[in-house]
Amino acid sequence: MVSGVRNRRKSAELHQRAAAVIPGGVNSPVRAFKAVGEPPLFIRHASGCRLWDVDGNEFVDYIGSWGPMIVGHSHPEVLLAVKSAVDEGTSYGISCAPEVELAEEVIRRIPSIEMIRFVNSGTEAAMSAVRLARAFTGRTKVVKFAGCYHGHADCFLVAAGSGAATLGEPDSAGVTPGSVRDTLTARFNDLDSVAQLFARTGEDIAAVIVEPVAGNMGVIPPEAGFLSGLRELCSRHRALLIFDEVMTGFRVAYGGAQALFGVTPDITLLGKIIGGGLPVGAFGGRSDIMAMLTPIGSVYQAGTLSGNPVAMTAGLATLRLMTEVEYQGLEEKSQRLEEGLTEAIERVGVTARVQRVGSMVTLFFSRDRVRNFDDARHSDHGRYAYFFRGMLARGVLLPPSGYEACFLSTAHDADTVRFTIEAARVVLGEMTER
Ligand code: KE4
Repeated sequence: MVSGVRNRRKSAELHQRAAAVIPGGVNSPVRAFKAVGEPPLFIRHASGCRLWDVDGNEFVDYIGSWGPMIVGHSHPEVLLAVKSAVDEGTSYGISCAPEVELAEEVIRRIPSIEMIRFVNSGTEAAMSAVRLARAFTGRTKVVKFAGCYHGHADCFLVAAGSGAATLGEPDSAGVTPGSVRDTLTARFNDLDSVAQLFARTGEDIAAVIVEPVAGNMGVIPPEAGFLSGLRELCSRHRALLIFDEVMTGFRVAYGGAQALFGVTPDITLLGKIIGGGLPVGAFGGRSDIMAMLTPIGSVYQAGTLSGNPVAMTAGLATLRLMTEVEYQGLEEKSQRLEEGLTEAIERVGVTARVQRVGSMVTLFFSRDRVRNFDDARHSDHGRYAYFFRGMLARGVLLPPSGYEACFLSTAHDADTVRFTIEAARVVLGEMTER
């Protein structure tokens, strides 16, 4: 059964070795656990909704590899598909059937995507989509939202969320003024901040890029009219609307956030779930836009491992498991978790709130609703760190940052949700005395 943290000697030894050869000992900053004051974990095994670290500690996992593991870790049907794909070789550098099959499956589920191009990360998808939007419109400016994260391409590291916010350095060293000169920043859930940018530079705005549900400043739902208002502004000014669904795609609904909220973007970014845990990203949209990509168009974009047969197979196996019935079950379990955490907060009287869309959940230590990046930054991240440590000690692994989302999977059963709520009740109860 879930043990919590007994000892961490082997993780400590591995981190010491890692720090000698990898900057910070990690290949992605948030894994350093800096924001929560804990030494990082090194995982040995994952199955279902659980992780085991190299010291044998077992955890209920709410990181889910930051979103991809919607059917849980080591799902037998995904592993079987991947193993049979590996038997055919791991990469050809020449086209293969799995990339066509995954493209057809994605297009079947998301009607706004008429054509799609696979890449190897969400970052690649975002940078490629912006290049495409600039070529299609002949314009240069791109509007993003403070706290939204679209990967680490230079032009996006302006008031970025996720790890950039976690490290308290929303902008990054090495990003030149020139590379962000064409990036305009608006406020999430504030249509007027976007309208003002259009009023000032409308005829030079190529695209507005947005996470339709913010997941990189904690989970912040779009308020009524926000997404449809962006759609209307972009259409009126002939700019493209890019939905970054790297996280929300096939996460918050069978057809992603655009299906859930009924707003159609011109370009959609995908990643995470469509790779089933292997490196994948994608961007897709209207055929007239996508046709500008080489080799048929003039917008260059390429990738050695793009459309990799094993990654495509993992993504296809994952999507095929996510039926409407599965999404309904995930919604019910996620709602139960939200209700249980909210009831625990109210019972112990701690200042906190839960925000959720589908199976993306964040517990903010904030009295008021968190509507944008400013609100997220004013949430008490010190108390989040305490909560993280308390839950970890009780065998529940949350994202090591208050700017991230917890992810449930189809492998999180009712007992696991109950166990999580019970642990939270104890930890929150300790916090009222602090
Ligand atoms: P990658 O380049 O990390 O595959 O994707 C970048 C990206 C783009 N768009 C959205 C909405 C994203 O959430 C991400 C990446 N998400 C973070 C977690 N919040 C990845 C975790 C990490 O950086 O280690």
